Amino acid sequence: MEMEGTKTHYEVIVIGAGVAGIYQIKLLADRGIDATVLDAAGDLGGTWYWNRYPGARFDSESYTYGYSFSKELLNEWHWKERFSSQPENLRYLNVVADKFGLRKYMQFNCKVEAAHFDEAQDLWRLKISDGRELTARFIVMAVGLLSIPTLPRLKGRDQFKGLSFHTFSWPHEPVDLKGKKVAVIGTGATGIQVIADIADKVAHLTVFQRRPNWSAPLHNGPISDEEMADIRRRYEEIFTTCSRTPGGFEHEPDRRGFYEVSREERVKLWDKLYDMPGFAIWLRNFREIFTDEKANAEFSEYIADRIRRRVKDQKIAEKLIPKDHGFGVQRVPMETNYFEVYNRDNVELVDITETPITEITETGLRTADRYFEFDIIVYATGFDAITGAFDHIDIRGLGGQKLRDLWAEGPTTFLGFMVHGSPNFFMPSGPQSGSASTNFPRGIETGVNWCTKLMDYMWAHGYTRANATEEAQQSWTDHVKKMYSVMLMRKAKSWFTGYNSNIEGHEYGKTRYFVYNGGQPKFLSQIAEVANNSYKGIDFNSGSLLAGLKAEDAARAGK
Ligand code: NA7
Repeated sequence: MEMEGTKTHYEVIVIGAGVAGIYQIKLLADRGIDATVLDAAGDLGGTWYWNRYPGARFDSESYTYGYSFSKELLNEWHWKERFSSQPENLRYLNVVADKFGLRKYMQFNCKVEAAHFDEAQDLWRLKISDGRELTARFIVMAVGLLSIPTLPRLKGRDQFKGLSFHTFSWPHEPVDLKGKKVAVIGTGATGIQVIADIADKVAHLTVFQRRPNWSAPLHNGPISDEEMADIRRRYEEIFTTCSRTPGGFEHEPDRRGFYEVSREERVKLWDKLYDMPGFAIWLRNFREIFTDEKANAEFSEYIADRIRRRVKDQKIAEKLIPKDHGFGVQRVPMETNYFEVYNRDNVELVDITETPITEITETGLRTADRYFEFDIIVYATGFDAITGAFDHIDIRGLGGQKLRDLWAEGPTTFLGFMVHGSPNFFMPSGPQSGSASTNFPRGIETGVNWCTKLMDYMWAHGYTRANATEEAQQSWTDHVKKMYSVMLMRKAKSWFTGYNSNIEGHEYGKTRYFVYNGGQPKFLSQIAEVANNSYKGIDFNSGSLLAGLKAEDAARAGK
């Protein structure tokens, strides 16, 4: 028997020990497959291991975010808050891993630097940061959709002598905020959470805003024992609803036509949604909000008015109202008393479109017209989203095809799960899959189930190679692109479209077709159709045994 640590070959290597990786290894362990999980982090949890900034929590209802695969787990776990926070979410993932004995399959502090496909043997050769070389028949890329943080390209960024970090890398040890002068740069979903949480804990907070985001109240609250018991009784129904709705939530769009009802009816709905928890305001709205400029503008004005009512200084209120995009075309951050923060004496909003940051210094930062001193600078500046984690690994498929080059202008995939030319390479929550546009764990479970069933199919048939065909990939990518054409979101300066001002080549205007806009039900039916038709669109080989002959040809030849 090989000793732990000296073992070099696995049937499956899962890269990433977050929500997807944990579920993937559970399914492989259940099947008795020789598999391991590798993660660059010091422990499991992915997103919830890293993002430890104050205020980090779900915008998904907790009980729609948790895993659905185990009745026992569903019966045991008590979500304490409607929108659970990072420490509790990390505890949950640890409880899951321990309950199912998954930790023993995981290896930490090992970053995968390269993965090259060995065509002669139909396996992947991986280089790990600790110097090891591992091989695997299959690799599952559970690398996260938002796992590569990006920092602004600012002069002097390394000069700062105080504490500074990206929200993703918020220190594990407590950060003493009391009496501190703090800067937050960025006002996306993360910035909005952290700003609202720390405003009353610091001496002074300066928010550097480039563009405001449309945001609405989260309405978090505790979940009592009785309510949790009721949720437990309804779990099956809850998950069925999630699979039926476009976004994988309990929220279903209002099916009435925007123009079919009166203005009073519309406002009545919006008043109700504004008081409802979570993404209701976005996802229980009229469908035209997503596709029709005029409808979107009317609703955006409604939200603008809500903001004006909550901010005392109307000049500041106007700065907090987006003018360059409508509500919901970018990811809507949910907030708790965010707008009220700007009514505080210790909070200042700096509009850096008017006065850009020119440099970071040893003691603070300079804008075009002022100098600011800080103890702490927090970068809430977003991620190299969706394809970033792939680009950071030197991935080479058939004929040495580099994934990074193939995706230089944007991803192209089959179902978001596979890439032509990279056989046995599975992305359960890949770009252009259903995961990227839904309540992540719902999409992740779908993706992991699908990829695992494909591996089952290959094991059952003795196939050693699965490669999506070029035609299947082209047609999926065209389908994904086509769906963008009706969405207002196609113009968004957001990670949905691959925009990131801090990465060369990701400037505005170079749309990347990252997410599947057809909704969960359509995605589920399309991937089921592929699976039910003997994985139409995928070529299988029994390569290492049959020297590259297609398995069906081999079968026909009676081998
Ligand atoms: P986002 O949504 O990409 O937001 C990043 C924010 O940082 C956004 O306000 C940006 O302004 C701002 N930003 C980025 N670069 C700069 C520079 N160089 N200077 C000033 N401001 C900058 O990331 P989040 O982490 O908030 O959210 C990501 C997802 O995590 C979120 O959707 C959830 O699903 C979880 P911009 O809008 O580009 O002008």
